[in-house]
Amino acid sequence: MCVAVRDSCAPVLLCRGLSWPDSLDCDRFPADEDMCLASLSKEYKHIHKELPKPICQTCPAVEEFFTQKRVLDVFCANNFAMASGTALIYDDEMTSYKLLWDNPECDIEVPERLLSSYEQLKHYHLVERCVHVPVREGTEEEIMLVHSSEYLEVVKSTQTMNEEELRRVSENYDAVYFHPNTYRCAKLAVGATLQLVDSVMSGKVRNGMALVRPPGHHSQRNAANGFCVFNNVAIAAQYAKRRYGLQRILIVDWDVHHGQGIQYVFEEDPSVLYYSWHRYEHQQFWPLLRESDYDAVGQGKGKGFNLNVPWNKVGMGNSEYLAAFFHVLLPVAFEFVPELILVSSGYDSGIGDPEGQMNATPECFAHLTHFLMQLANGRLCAVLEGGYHLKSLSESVCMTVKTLLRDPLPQISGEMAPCLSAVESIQNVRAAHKPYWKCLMYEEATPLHDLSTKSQQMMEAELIQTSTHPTAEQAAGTTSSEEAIKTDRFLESHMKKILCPVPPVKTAAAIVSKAYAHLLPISVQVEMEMNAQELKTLVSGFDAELVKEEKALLSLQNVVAVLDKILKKKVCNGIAESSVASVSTTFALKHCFDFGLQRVLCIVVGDMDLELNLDDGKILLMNICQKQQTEKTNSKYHISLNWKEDSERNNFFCAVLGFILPVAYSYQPDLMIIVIGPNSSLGVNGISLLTCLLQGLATSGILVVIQDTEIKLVQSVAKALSGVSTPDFGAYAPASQENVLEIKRLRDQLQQEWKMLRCSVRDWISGS
Ligand code: Q6P
Ligand code: ZN
Repeated sequence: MCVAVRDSCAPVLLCRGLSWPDSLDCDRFPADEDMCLASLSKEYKHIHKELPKPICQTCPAVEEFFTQKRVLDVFCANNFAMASGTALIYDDEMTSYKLLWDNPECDIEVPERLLSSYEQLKHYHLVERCVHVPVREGTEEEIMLVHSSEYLEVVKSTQTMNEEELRRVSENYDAVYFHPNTYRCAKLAVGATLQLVDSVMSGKVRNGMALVRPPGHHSQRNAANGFCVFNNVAIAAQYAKRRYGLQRILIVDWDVHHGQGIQYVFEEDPSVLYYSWHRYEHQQFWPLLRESDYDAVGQGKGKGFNLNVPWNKVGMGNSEYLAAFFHVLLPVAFEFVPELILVSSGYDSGIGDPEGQMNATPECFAHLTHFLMQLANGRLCAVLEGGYHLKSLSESVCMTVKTLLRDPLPQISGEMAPCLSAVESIQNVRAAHKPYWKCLMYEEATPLHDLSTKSQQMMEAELIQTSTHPTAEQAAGTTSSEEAIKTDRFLESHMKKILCPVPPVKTAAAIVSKAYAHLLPISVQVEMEMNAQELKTLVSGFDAELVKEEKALLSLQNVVAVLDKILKKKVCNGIAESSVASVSTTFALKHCFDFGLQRVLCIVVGDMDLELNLDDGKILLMNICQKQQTEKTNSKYHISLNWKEDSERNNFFCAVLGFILPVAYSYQPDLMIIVIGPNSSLGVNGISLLTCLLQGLATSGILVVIQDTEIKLVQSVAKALSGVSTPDFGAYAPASQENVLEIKRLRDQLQQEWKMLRCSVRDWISGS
């Protein structure tokens, strides 16, 4: 098969001006091997997640050259012709309906939500960087993938109603208003969402966002609910299953309300994994449902495929949202292996929102988006749901789109320490889902019934019912419009602080064997020799002895050339090959501090001794190695993680998500250096995973130093850094008990210092 594929694909590639990458050569199967992907054994089944419509599909050469088009599709998407680009779908016709009467429950859902988001996208010049995709109406058949025909008729009938009649229909539902244009806009919202799905699934773009009104996640088979008329995202998931034969779709609902409508549609469906976090407050918050709690895990065959993270307090923010991603959503999602991600992208979970009362700042959504982009081969469709503070909403929309376009992420602000109530919720979801997911298999914690927020919550609820208890904002002496203005002002200066210029080049590479240069992604800038005198001057300040050694000097040259470009923001990140990685790394670190950096995260994979001063916290050194060290010397800034790799699959997910990322986010480095030394305990898959997931930090500033040239590794790291395609992380493997125990041990030792590690109340209490 391999040879057949090459023979068929190479001409197609050639007609696109690309040569067949030698790295893909493999002669395990001769040309006449009659084997198709459908018959592959289970461990190769993950390849099926890549069922794309690559660009080469539109190439006329395909039909002539090729019989196994399906195989070509898979190879194209995985290896060389990955879709690029970001779709943006918006039409101002969706601003053509509004609330016509007085109703304080609904008056926050205004047309300006779309207008101001789109204006802000224009302001940041993001609109012109996206692929514009037109909207269309969803058809009745499409709407009926989720809704009943009776309900469809009701909505249709509102087109010709007068205000009095509209009011009356609206009253049949909870928190809903109709306008004569509602039906038309609701059909456009469905159609816009499906246009986005088609653009992504056909390979026209890699990802995208649809700005729509009305939103969808509360609406149900027979009912409008919470400003929602048709369930855009649920319809999109059903549509993608039918039209593209998808078997696993992940829906991430980061709106602050529970999308109970989506939960109901997929409750018994194991092919759609629904994740929602929401303001819950022990069922005191709208929509006031028992089934929004963490123990609603799905039903029948769908058990384990519904993940609810209920927030029992307001004020959750960046660190709580990240903790929920690290300890709940991401481990499960990587195990699930989705083929497509739909985001119910509500921004009422952001700072300043009058409904949510949460604290997440706009860049938090960049980080959430970035993590999701590492799944499903990057196929992500974000669809607007809620968001009622116009400035917070529009800045957050912009951060999402900017991240989809693969700009470097701003550093995330705030202290990285999830609050007790959030950790309780996280512990509870993990415990509830332990039976269904291997990644939670060794979880010891059980659900907590005595939650820290409960008694206080109940008292408050009683007070509100029985008296004229002042609301929080009245008590604080501010009105909601004053609050909103405060957030406006905060965001005005906050965005100026966090937005940084984008370097003109994403990735630089300095490699020993220049012959390999053509095997790297085209966009990677290959560094040639640095001026010898310049280099000598740089190096002599470090160690005069070194300058005399030709080999060391050459090796340093690669590292310095790339590092210097990163520090001067000429490139985001880079790779350097170095035959003396430990000397180079020590030198690189010194160069960083001379340059004025405060914190450098240095991850050493393999055996390597670095002589560093680790007392002042300017370096956090993490060593991932195979050898069992007899005496462990873990301290805040010097951590060693013993890791045994699974020989065939990738078992590193749990270490990256459960340990490395939480520590790295707690530390908040200005730069990261990943050193791949001898006896690397990780294979290409593990290293790619690490490189991809860490890119949210240090505004993507990563230097990867590789000691032993292995072209596959260099290529894979180059892919990961440049983002030209999502590297394959290999098939998911759960970590062994031994590995899990290692992580537990480290977590116990370090969660006092690195608070993002906390995922159970026992951690929280022992660490506080
Ligand atoms: C919130 C209704 C009722 C209480 C008002 C994407 C949008 C949404 C809708 C929230 C409806 N509030 N004091 O749907 O989830 O944001
Ligand atoms: Zn909402």
